[in-house]
Amino acid sequence: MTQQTITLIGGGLVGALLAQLLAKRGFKVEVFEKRADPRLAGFIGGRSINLALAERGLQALRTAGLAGDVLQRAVMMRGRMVHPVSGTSGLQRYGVDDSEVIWSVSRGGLNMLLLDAAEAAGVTFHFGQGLATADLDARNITLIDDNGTQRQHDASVLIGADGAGSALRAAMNEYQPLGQRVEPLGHGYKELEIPPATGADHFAIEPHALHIWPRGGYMCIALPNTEGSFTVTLFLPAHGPHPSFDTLPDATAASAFFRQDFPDLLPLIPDFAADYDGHPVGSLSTLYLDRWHIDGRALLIGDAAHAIVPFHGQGMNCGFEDTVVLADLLAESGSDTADAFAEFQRIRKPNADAIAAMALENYIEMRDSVADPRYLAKRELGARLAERAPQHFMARYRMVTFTHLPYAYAFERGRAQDVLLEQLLRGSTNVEEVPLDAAVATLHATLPPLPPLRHG
Ligand code: FAD
Ligand code: 8RB
Repeated sequence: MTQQTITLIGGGLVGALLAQLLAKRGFKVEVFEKRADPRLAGFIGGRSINLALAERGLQALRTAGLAGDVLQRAVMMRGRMVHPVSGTSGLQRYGVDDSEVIWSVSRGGLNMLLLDAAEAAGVTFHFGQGLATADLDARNITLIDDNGTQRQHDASVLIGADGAGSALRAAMNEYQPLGQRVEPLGHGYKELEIPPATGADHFAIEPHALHIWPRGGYMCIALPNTEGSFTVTLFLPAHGPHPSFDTLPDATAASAFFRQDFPDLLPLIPDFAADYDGHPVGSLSTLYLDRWHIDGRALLIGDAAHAIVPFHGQGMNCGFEDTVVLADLLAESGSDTADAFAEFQRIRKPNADAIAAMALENYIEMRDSVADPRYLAKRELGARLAERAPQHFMARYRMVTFTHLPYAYAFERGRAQDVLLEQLLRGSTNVEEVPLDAAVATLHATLPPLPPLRHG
């Protein structure tokens, strides 16, 4: 039997993990990555950017045998620490106990660990080789390096893990339209940094939380890094009336705004001016495609197939979940990649659509409703129902973050549960007014039990 070769475009988070899984399943894997090898000396340093790793991503890392290594360098986040403009901040736990937490991990560190693991599994990486074009009829690709030098390479089976701006997607779309739609959110983001504190505790604020400064139409968040710093992200409308990135073009305008709206946060960011003026405004969009593959020749995965807005912290988690599904399908399908690709799209597309919608909804929840009494009453009633009838009620956030239930199931079930909560509360913000025994009986009568959970 000849070993089947798979050519992967992109050695980012999803590409590196997929490469390792495929190599372990017996495929010959070649990866072309536009950027230089991040493990080379001289490349390390720069800003620390972190990501929230949740159960779905962790489960994929377990499959790859890497979960322990990753968690060793992660910071546990037990819940949201909400910082109102005035008044005291408080922790809203994400789950029922410390088995339901999310983890802040360094993007660079995670990427390097995944590259090491893929190489150890036999994957060949070609760094500094970006995809320029793909000839799907001739089954070859053209790569371009930093000097502009082009070279050709045979590629009978191509997988694009080259991110939201995927070059393979552009080539596929040219060959056969994929039904692409990009929906800009209209809000942008800017990264700032809280450095480590001096003294006994190396963190300036609570380390074991995802911090949120909700302000209605916009917000700041902060995730901890192992060295004691926090990466802060300001999310704000891109254009329009104050406050927007249009009305806050530089650090002078922005610091006046922060003094007003984020008075407790500003003093924690000593290099505010340099951060604000030095870091670009990032844009946020959702990418929808009707098709993710061209028969058995090319497939998109991760952000290249379904880039989403960041507010559920599930972009990487969803992409990691993708990799396990695809590796299993390809291993089962033998040489019939067309079948595996079609099946991958059939299984994953409804789930990608669901997390895209939930991520958009979570922005509203994070920036507005965390301080809204009606939202808090619903949340509290949900928590009580979940405690009394755990087989029948689970908050949508928990289904998304701490289970492997399909995203599409979590989306639908969440909607049904929400209808029930509204019915039970009838506009009240006082949970004590809801008779709990009767509520549990209504819950049992209205909603079927949840599927059995394979908890982490
Ligand atoms: P990428 O990680 O973007 O990797 C694509 C790779 O392809 C890159 O290495 C790139 O250099 C390479 N490439 C691009 N073009 C070419 C080309 N032409 N040829 C060859 N290679 C190419 N998700 C979460 O789950 N939780 C979070 O908390 C979270 N936080 C985030 C914070 C930030 C600031 C950002 C920007 C995203 C965050 N995400 C988070 C989303 C997450 O980063 C993405 O969903 C995830 O990285 C997708 O992985 P990917 O491999 O598909 O794409
Ligand atoms: N992309 C996250 C959550 C949900 C938190 C909650 C939210 C930054 C860019 Cl905005 C955001 C979450 O509901 O309490 N879990 O994980 C990560 C988030 O933002 C990441 C760090 C981010 N993603 C461009 C910036």
